[in-house]
Amino acid sequence: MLLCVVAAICLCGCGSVKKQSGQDGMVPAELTEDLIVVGFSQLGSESVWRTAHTASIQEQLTKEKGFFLEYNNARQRQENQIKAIRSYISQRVDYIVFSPVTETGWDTVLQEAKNANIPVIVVDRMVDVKDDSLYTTIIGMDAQEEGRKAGRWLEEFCRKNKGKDETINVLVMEGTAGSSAQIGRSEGFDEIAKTHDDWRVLEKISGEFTTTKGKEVMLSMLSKYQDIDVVVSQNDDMTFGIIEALQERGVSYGVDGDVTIISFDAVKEALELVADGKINVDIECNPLQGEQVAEVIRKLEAGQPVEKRYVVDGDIFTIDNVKSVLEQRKY
Ligand code: GZL
Ligand code: ZN
Repeated sequence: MLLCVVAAICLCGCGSVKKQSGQDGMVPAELTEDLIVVGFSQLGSESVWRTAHTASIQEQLTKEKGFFLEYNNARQRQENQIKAIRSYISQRVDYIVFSPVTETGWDTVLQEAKNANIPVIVVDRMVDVKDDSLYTTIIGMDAQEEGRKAGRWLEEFCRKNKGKDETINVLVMEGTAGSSAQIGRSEGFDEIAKTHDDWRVLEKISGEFTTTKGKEVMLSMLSKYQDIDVVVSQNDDMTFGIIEALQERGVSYGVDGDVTIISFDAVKEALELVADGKINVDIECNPLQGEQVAEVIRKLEAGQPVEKRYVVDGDIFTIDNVKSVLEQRKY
């Protein structure tokens, strides 16, 4: 009897236990044979940028490339991400990849993943956890630096276009409250803005990274403030809504307009507006992170060390340099 029990435990060595079919909803073995099983919890599908980010990971983690990818769209709700991560844990996937909708609230579920020996790869946005051994690596942009880039561009713009004693009124439209993209871009811009007492930040208000909310909020801001000189919009989708609102109210914008527009993401649709002089500057945030994710997983599979942080860099586009990238822009 004892021998049988010992044999059974050996047969279920840690490597093969993940591939067993059947019980508690685990991935059927015949589906995954020797593929690397990855559970991907994506925060939502709120923007053009997000769609490109999802596609980039799905294009890299394919069966042909040795992966079995499970995907869940959390529709901007943290509880949906936690549910998805828990289901990946119970399925004993090999890796969990997730883009956290907000920075906080992940300690418990990431501890559960750690207890199950499942490495967690954070993509795009950051998590704020007490113990950073709860995730293996973070792949994404430096949001603070993106915010500083916007501030530095505005400094240059003011040097060329603003009278010395003129005060500029700045409206900051923020992305999803509590997301590292919103926190970082606001912090970075504020770092520069607070060194200019002739920049008046009228308000920081959330457009939730969507076109609909961006338009709704901009219409109310145009009713509230008579003189908005600059809008800093933390993603292109909100910028599309802002432009609709400005057009509706007959307010000019862009290179020759009354309202200067600073945007983030630099998706193709927005870069076309930069080329037309409708958006003054677009701070790029690169969503094509799939290759980096696949490379990190392969390294982990081979028992090689990986960095704790992979910073994805981006450019800054104005009418002067946008034409060179427009043609081959993938997203
Ligand atoms: C930025 C990313 C943001 C994009 C938005 O890293 O998290 O989320 O700027 C997206 O378009 O919604
Ligand atoms: Zn003014």
